Amino acid sequence: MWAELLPIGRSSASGGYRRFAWTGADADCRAWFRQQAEARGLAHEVDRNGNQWAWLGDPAEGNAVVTGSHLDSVPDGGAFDGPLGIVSAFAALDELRAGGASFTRPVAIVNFGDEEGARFGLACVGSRLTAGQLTVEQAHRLTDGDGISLPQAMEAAGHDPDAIGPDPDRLARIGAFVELHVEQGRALDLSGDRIGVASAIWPHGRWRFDFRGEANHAGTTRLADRRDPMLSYAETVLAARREAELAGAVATFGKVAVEPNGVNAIPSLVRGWLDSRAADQESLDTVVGAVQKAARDHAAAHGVDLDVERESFTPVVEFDHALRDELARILGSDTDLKVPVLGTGAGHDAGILSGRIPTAMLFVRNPTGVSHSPAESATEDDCVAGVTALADVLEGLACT
Ligand code: HGY
Ligand code: MN
Ligand code: MN
Repeated sequence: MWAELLPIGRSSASGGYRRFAWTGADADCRAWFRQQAEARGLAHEVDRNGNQWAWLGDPAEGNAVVTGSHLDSVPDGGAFDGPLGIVSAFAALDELRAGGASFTRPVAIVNFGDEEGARFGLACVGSRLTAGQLTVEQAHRLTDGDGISLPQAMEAAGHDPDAIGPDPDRLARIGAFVELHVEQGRALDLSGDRIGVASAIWPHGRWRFDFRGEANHAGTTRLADRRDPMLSYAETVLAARREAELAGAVATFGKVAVEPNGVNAIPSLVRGWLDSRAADQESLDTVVGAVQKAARDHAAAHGVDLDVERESFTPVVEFDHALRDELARILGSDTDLKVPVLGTGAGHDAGILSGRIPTAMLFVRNPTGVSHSPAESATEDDCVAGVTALADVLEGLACT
């Protein structure tokens, strides 16, 4: 499975992945998923929101056990964030079927569309639409950096954008969703465990800061006459770091757009996106409030106009306790596995769906903790341990 997936959407320059929603690389990932499903005799289905499903058993029976993750990536992402959950799901199902498992509940593997939000700016679009956390109108207003709207991109990829929207009937047929994911930190490496179970996801969001000044000549405009938005932007980036440190949170300006983007022109616009996350809502509010205040103050000092817009927000997620405990119990019965229970600052489709159905997550050790980078890694032994753990979980939940 990896050998077929690895070349898809890989940049030869960086070695990272560029698998953005509704692009050619995304279509190739989707074709791979479909082929994996069909090769196993699983019923393949694309839902109204563009999520892909591979079913064993009849979904209409209800109380299904679903596993899976996503195949899209951030710009120059790693190989494991997302795909590990899907490859492991197919492998775990293969293990169970090869061992003659007898399933008492329908089982599905899912590939959620546009989890990273790399193209249209909003993460988890497929699961948000399904759960009713994103309205059709909001989704139709999303555009990418080239001005292509989400409906246009969907249509170009052969998907009907007018069919999208909440899918409560689908959710009603699911009894549990378990997402396996590479860990995006070093907790398991430090504790010496291969596998962990998720406890909670930090509240997190994305804010767009538009600093508008005045374009002018870089060589002839006196410093005193400038309204340079780059200065207030730079000071805001430093403020974000300071405020995050004070609150024990994280804050990142990882994307910036400059107009007119000329070496010898003072910018007219600097648009930066803040990603901030904290263990609790109060800390997050404190950080984002303080960064906005710093941005306002610095903009005023430089004669620059400022607009801030919250583009997305996901409140704290506490995973279903009963399902989490069930996972820990199933995995604890294997004497080789201890299962630490970990919180995470990363967002996931399992978090989005947690308000509607019982969800849980398994993490696989990442020896460096690096993620959202081509350097993301996991050892083969740990990945195999992940498959074994997921197979045990599926067996415990869905087999006699
Ligand atoms: O950005 C995130 O937390 C996630 O990996 N989508
Ligand atoms: Mn990610
Ligand atoms: Mn992910």
